[in-house]
Amino acid sequence: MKAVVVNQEANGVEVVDHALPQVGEGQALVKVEYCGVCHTDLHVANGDFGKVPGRILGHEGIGVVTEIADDVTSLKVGDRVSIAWFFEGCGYCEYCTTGRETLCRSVKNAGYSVDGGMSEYVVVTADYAVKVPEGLDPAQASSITCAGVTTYKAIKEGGAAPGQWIAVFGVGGLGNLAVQYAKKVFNAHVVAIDVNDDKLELAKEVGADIIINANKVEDVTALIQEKTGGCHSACVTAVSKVAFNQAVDSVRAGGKVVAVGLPSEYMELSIVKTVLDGIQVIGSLVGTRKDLEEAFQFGAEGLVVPVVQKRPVDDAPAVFSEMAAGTIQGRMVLDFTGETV
Ligand code: 8ID
Ligand code: ZN
Repeated sequence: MKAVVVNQEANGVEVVDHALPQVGEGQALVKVEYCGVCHTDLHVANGDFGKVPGRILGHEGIGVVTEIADDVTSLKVGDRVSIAWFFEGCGYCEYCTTGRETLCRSVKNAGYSVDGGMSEYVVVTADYAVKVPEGLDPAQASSITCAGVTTYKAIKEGGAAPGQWIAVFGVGGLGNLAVQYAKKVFNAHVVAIDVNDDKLELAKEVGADIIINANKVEDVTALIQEKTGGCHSACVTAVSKVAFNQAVDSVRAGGKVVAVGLPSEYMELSIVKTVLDGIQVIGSLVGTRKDLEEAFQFGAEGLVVPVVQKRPVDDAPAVFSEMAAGTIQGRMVLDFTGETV
């Protein structure tokens, strides 16, 4: 079967012919339809989290179950399901039993510690694959499987409430959906900040109230403070520490900065400001199975509409280069149905 893997030098990707996976206890075989390309896949391919040569990438996978192990009761053949970064937790630790399963210390992550969704077939742990609701387009669902659920969860972690101001730093694949969840699901006002005008225009089209090009404004945070009175929370998806530092200065007293992007850098944090203004800085990692179910449902209801473009699987190396260059609008989705040529 065709698969997109981390190359042997662990500094890029290649499309290879790979052996079919075998279904084991508790597992299901999924025929993949679509898999989105997330910036995290680029981090994994580049070895930013450690080198994993030969690993099948992908954690925005959507496909249909073609086979289940004898002991599986949670899925049946024909179900459409997700292949997500949160691939499996232990199920019994402190985190798994208190609604924080993505923090499980024995977690398995698709496309990183186990083979992911960028292949024609993938095995999933049946109890951890989330069903895609009726009425949700599978290519759009792929984008919600990571970009959607991650930003939906991050906005929740920021304590969003109707009428509040939310700053979204970085409006690429994740940020475009952050704008939509913030505006359409949480009924907040949104200020979108990026360094690329095209991405900002798209953010405006999907609901941003204010757009700011950080490269064209002298003092980004002063402008945000002036226009909003300080945001109640910020969701930072930009792959740059500059944006994280700006986010801290963009929130009002008592505000929350939710860190989502994964640049391999350190952010600067004024201790005095953090204490005197009661600022909270929180890390947020993807979402639980329940978060994904909710994020999917808002997609199925048409409140959130992922901006996706289908690409043939052989385009994978080109898509990774485009992501590194920052030229992608919305999300590129690899088409494993063979319909996109
Ligand atoms: O669970 C998580 N925390 C999670 C889940 C999924 C992805 C975290 N991530 C991480 C990815 O690994 C990556 O580091 O979130 C980050 C964003 O992923 P993405 O949205 O898939 O990447 P993208 O489509 O390339 O978008 C990045 C955006 O940031 C902007 C770019 O212009 C682009 O629109 N940006 C950059 I780079 N520097 C900026 C800056 N200084 C900036 N925007 C504002 N200010
Ligand atoms: Zn991702």
